Amino acid sequence: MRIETYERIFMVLAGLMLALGIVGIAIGALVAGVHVPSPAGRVDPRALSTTPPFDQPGLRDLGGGKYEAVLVARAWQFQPNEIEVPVGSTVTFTLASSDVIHGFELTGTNANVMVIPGQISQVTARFDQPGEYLWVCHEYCGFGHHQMYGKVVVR
Ligand SMILES: [Cu+2]
Repeated sequence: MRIETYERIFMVLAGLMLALGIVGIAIGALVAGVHVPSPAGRVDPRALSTTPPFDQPGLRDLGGGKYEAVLVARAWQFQPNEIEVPVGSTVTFTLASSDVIHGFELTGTNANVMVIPGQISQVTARFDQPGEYLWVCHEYCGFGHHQMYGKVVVR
């Protein structure tokens, strides 16, 4: 079987690009530690109001400039929908949904997770600049989805 020169070049280049992609994924996963967000735990979405820490959502001071913000997502609000931290804080957001799939995206950061009923989602962000950081639900969750937002006030 005869293969034309240009066809051979095309096949070699395509094979090199495929190999480069596979090597890139392997380096990302094995060396750089890139991984998809995985659940931090499980929780019964019908029992959030009686299950710690979601029975008392809000901000907790962990000391040393670290905070945990426990947020409950439900149609169509976050509880609480505003937290305030000092400049230089590192905030771990711990989220759970009591009804349908919601999302959590914090503008100006790379914090972005899905909030799936039954699953505890966690994401951490550091705030080195004062200002207001909006967070939004980015999974369409019904009629009032566009009203589902909150903010971090950094002073
Ligand atoms: Cu939504």
